[in-house]
Amino acid sequence: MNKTSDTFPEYRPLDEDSVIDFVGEIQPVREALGSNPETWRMREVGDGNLNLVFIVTGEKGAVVIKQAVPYLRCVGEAWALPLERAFFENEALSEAAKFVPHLLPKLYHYDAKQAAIVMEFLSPHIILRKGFIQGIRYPRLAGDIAEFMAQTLFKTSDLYLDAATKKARMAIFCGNTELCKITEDLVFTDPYRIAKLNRWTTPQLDDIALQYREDAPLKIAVQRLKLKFLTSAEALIHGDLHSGSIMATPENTRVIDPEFAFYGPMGFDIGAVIGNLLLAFFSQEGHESSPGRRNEYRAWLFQTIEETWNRFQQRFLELWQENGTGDAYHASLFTDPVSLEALATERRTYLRRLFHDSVGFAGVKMIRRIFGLAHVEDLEAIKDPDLRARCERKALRLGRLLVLESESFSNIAEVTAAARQEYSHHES
Ligand code: SR1
Ligand code: MG
Repeated sequence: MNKTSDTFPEYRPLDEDSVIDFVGEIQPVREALGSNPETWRMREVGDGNLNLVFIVTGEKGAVVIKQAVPYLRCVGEAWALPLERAFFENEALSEAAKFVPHLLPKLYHYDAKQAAIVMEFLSPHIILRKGFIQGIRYPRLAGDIAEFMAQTLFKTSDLYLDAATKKARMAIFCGNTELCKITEDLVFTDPYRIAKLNRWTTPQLDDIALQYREDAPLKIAVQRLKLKFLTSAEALIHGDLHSGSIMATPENTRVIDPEFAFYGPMGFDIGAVIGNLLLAFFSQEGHESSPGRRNEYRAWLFQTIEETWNRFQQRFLELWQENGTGDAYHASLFTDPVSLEALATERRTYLRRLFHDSVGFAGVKMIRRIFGLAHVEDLEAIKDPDLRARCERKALRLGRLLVLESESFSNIAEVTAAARQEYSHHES
């Protein structure tokens, strides 16, 4: 990768002095905030792993400015990271906005030179993960995320697009190699080997961390999933669709942060959603005021997992039946009743395979958040390390089962049943 100064000669990290001048030049922002920049106020709120995030507030409203920095923020300048990720995020948001604009923040401006995106300030939305910690229910979540995934995954796939269009889009996202490499290492490799940036609740989980590093069947199954991640360009995936990439109120859901987007396996997005809901489930023990107080919330999380997959499956099939315009399973081949019946059967086979992929990816997503570099607040917020480790061990055990036995699950209720069984499991 070229040095930042070569490829982005005008790039300057924004700060409290420059950010208002920066957005003050953007006409749609002036309309959103009110055209008197002297009255605008800013604050830096970035608490993610990668970027600077500012909120600028004016008399009429507020906007968010997300700017890439040329390194990984949660590690430091030693880990260089390309500013081009803002380009990929903007491309992915713009693509998804063609299909599900109501499930995304509104985009005001993309500045290629400053690697910055200016978008709608979502309020009173909060990061979904934080809502799960507080025990908030989101009745719309399953339907909205199912719709988001069905639309974005189906309509960027060969089931919907002609091959030339899809290849042209793929060519663009092939450049997002560094962010894909983060996933390849942090999700699929580092948790299963000694790696400098790995960490886990120690000494409580030392035994299981060692077991997983020496677990040949598990490592093979994870590498099979990694190969799928590397080679299976099924659709434009979000690439990081965990509960920190969703902002929600009980009435409204928005997906943010697709900077890891590329053409990859659909199950990686679906697995991210399921895996993170399962992490939320296993962490509840650390957030309830007395044992059992969050039982109804646990039931809601299970219902949400089941509804998310079931509604996704239903919507994906509907979209395929109504818009099967792609080069794969070309419509010209399926006009007579026998062929149409065969195609209907094949669609169900496709969804069964996708379900198994999603279950496996859910498992790896769970394990990486406990042994790898980047953990999740659901578990990190549990201050008592013994209690946290108990929750984590159960999540790890289920994660392993999902990876190794993904094909033995015939429906999503069997996945939640396995989670329930793991939750009730007491170490002897
Ligand atoms: C090194 S970046 C760590 C993680 O943060 C992002 O949200 C991705 O999940 C990435 O793996
Ligand atoms: Mg993110």
